[in-house]
Amino acid sequence: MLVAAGGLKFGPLHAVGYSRRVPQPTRRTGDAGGVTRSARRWGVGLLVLAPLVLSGCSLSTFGADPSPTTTGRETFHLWQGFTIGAIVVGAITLSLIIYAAIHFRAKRQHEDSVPRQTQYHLPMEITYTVIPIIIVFVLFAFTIVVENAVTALPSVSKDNTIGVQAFQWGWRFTYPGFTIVGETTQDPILEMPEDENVRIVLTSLDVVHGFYIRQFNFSRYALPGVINPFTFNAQRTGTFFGQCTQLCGLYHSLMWFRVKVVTPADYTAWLSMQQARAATLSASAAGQAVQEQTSAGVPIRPDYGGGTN
Ligand SMILES: [Cu+2]
Repeated sequence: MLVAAGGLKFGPLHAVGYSRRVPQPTRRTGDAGGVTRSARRWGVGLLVLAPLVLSGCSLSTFGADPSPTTTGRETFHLWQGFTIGAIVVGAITLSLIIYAAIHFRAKRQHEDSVPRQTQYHLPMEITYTVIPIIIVFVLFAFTIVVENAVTALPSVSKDNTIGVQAFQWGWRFTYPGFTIVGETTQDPILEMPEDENVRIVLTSLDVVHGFYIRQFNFSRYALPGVINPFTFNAQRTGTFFGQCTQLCGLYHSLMWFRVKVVTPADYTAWLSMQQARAATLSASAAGQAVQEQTSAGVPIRPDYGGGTN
């Protein structure tokens, strides 16, 4: 076998593998028939299984969330496509491994013989180089399209622009005219209208935090000194869970928040109510403090006794 591999040395690549083979006409004929029959069996098996697998997959979320937001849904479909692609590639690869392991296993009557050695099979090498490259390019192209959609910044109204500031250990949501602050004793609520573009302008007031909403299939760093803007367009009302995903200190695990998607009418009413309330409270410094502490309808911040990390 090593002698055959010694073709490394130099002859025409495609000829080497065959040049050292001992002619075995009878056996080869038998093998060729076996290959054809087996290949046909595998082919039929794959053809039968593929539609079943694919139809099953098209219904599956593969553990991701279909997402209420338009971009989250695109990410979700990307995830589905990638997973189905991985299953198909995995199934083909596994089938070939199993086929080779069974069909070319050592047979008792030829225990000492070396199987036919095939090397430098140029067409095959080109095939298994080109196919993965095509796969990578296809995945890359779909990823670029979805990423562009996720990072797009369409124009939004002033009322739909919300500042989000992460800090140790909570979230501050800044709306036109008022602010909502939540900390570790409660989950602040990020309210937004349904079926409208909403701009989130994300940053951090201290260390690196992570702004993550699982059901939106969305995550972004909240970085001190950096502003990360992005857009959501939620297609249904509801309340969704969010949390910090960067270990940012002692109470990182309590940095939760909620996203509440309401109808545009409800959002406008809520916004007006909060703005009126803020205007009243901001008449005094004490009122400002009360506003910040209670605007999320939650208890006042406990004293953690200092410490920054
Ligand atoms: Cu954090």
